[in-house]
Amino acid sequence: MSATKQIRIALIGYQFMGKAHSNAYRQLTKFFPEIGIEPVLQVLCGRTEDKVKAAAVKFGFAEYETDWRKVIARDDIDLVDIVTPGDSHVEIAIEAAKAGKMVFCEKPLASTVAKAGAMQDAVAENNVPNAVCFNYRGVPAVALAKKMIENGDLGRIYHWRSVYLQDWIVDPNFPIVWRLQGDIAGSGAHGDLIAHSIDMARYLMGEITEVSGMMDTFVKQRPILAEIDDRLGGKASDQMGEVTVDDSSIFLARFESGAVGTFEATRMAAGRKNHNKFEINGSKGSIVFNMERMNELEYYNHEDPDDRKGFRVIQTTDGSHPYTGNYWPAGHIIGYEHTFINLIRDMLVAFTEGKEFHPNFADGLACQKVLDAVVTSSETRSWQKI
Ligand code: SOE
Repeated sequence: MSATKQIRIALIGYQFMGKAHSNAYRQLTKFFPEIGIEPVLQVLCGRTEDKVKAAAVKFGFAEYETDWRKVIARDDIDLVDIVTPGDSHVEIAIEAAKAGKMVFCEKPLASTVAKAGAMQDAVAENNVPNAVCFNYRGVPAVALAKKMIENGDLGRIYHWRSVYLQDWIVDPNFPIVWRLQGDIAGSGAHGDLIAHSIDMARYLMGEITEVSGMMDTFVKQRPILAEIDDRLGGKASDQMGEVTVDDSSIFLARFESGAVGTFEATRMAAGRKNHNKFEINGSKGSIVFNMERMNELEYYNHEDPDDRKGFRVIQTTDGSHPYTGNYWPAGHIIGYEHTFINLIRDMLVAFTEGKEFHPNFADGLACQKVLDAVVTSSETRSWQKI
């Protein structure tokens, strides 16, 4: 057996995604020992010293730091993982690429095509391995969907239909956390949620060529945030401020393949928690995935005998499905955190073998082109080509 390869991680940011990524690094060797890769939690970085110090202990990092530039300058760091709010991705990623580090960045890659393009140029010019955390590619049912489409099981594909619905800001008194600030997040449900659906659609259906969109903000003023927590929310202050992002984003799309699609995202759909759902219809059948039931893939085979036709529910847990053999016996389901472990597994294997990984910064840029086109379309009430 070959020796274990250590990859020394610097994680920049320690809120919700910091928790998800550091957990994935810690679990990787336990569930995927055969890949021979051990992520080493070297340094956790954040601006507020007492908080980053406490998070470093909680997440299992050897050290903490408050200045990301010092982290990037270190020789004992192989991979820089960026889980900060969106506005800082561009600067940190470009500097990390210039320093020759592997770069892993949360989605959306940036807030504009220009910034995402600069990030893609930096990783290309410096020839560094790079990836974007579209974690839902790490769901076994999604990997099965990909396999079935490539196998021709759905035949010619006609339709993509996705909704990504949450309800965590439906209360008008929910405070203005950074995900509701345009200058930091870039956009609202648009970049936060529909970006995932765009990546999923590109992964499963191919490129989008044209869009027509509609974006709206229903609650224009909310309380200013007093203190953030690591579960998307925080305490509200008694002062009000402007919401500068969309609450709802909807668009129609044409794909290069000739298929058509609809996309819808909101964080104001009461009762929907993480309802990241898509349906694909082809000449030979359909598939349906919903993250709220992530261990299942619904499949309708149009070629079944007439008296047996109907959607079947495939439990993607029996060990023959991607990733699942490394977890539990059939039916002993996995969850949200495993999507990060699986994606990071694939990423580190590709990086170590010197192979191109997807989703990478080029995928993040392609997603951003669709996001920006939908914004322009919504503002100008016109179809936009990508
Ligand atoms: C909040 O809407 C959020 O945590 C997103 O930021 C993530 O990208 C998504 O995967 C789950 O919901």
